[in-house]
Amino acid sequence: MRTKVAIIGAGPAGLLLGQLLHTYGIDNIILERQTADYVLGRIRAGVLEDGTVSLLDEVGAGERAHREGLVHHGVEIAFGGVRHRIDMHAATGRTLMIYGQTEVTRDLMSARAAAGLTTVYQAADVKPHDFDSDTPRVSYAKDGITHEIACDFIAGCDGFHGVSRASVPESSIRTFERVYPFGWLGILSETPPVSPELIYTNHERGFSLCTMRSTHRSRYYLQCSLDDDIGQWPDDRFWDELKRRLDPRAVEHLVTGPSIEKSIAPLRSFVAEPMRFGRMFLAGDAAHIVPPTGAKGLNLAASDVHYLSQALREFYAEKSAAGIDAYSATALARVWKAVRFSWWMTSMLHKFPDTGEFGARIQLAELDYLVSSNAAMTSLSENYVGLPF
Ligand code: RFL
Ligand code: PHB
Repeated sequence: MRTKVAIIGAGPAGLLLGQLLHTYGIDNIILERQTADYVLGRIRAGVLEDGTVSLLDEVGAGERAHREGLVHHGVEIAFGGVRHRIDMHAATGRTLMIYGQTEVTRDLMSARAAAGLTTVYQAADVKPHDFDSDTPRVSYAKDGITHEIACDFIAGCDGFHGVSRASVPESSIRTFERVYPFGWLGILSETPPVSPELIYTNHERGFSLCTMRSTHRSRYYLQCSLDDDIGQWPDDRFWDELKRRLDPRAVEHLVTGPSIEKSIAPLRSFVAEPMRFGRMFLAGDAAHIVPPTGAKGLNLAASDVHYLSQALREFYAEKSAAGIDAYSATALARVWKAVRFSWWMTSMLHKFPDTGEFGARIQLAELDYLVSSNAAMTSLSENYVGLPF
């Protein structure tokens, strides 16, 4: 088999890259370790920047997002039992869209199927080879038979635990990491959201977030211990703890119900540099991880593949390597700003076991400053709606 770009991973990064390349007439094959249903079963991101929505539009996969997605103009930050609204639209002229990662993935999978592009699901033992030469290859096994794809380029879109980054010799890569001493326990429930906009709460018992997937489906998160497991969190305990962390008006409006999904995610900041190794590129979570507090992970995957698809378009259409040579530096400049923003939001909103009362007072001072300064609210808004790309 031969293709121009072999893409490893059918998450949002790989699927969106595949469609962008297809739009530019660049053929590609995706190799995915899991089944399509497994990929769709992962409940993750919920907030799309308008730049991400524009990319979905560009590949003809944005129609349902515009129909079913919820447009948000602001966000609420609560501390000391009081909620404060930040009007991001007033600050930036831009909005955000609530539309789940599952739905984004489903729409991209449908677009890919409609375009007749090849995706190999349940591809085992995927390995990139010879990406330091002009003739890279990717091998994989399917139903016990080994196959090989010859290609011009490899795109490693295989997430944090993927094989692409792991295939790079240690001496060629530098990594930067912060692991946070807590996790997020999330539940999804078929209940109306407690409030029309997201509520991020700093509380002495720990952070909480009220978010949603639609007008009848809610998503709630609680900061939890890394030692916690799902079994310790029956629904009643979750709702009780959430109520303890919310402001009184939110408690009054909270509608509880059985959870339809429950999971714990650890929080981490991670960046690998560079994002290009000869003819292999990394994009999305394969290259970087942010804690979910800034809602940036999926949106960064989208901006990475935007830069990468433009670079590859230039390579094929204009016979210029300038774009691929600049890819890593261009993508990383935006990545680090989102890493900084996500770290800042995480630092300001969570209870840190090791910073004591001093740390807690500093957080409250920062939050108080944030909601009383137009400059500070504008800065948060600019980052939250997404820096330009
Ligand atoms: P993914 O989604 O992990 O997809 C990678 C794909 O590669 C496959 N794969 C392999 N395939 C072949 N061979 C191998 N050896 C392979 N190894 C792995 C995997 O099966 C998978 O299908 O990475 P991608 O595409 O880069 O997308 C990144 C996003 O998924 C991620 O950044 C976001 O979900 C992060 N995130 C959020 N991002 C936002 O922008 N807004 C949010 O509101 C938001 N909330 C969140 C989040 C992530 C969370 N968790 C659980 C980590 C909330 C949570 C709780
Ligand atoms: C979500 O809707 O799952 C979500 C929203 C905002 C975040 C993280 C997750 O910061």
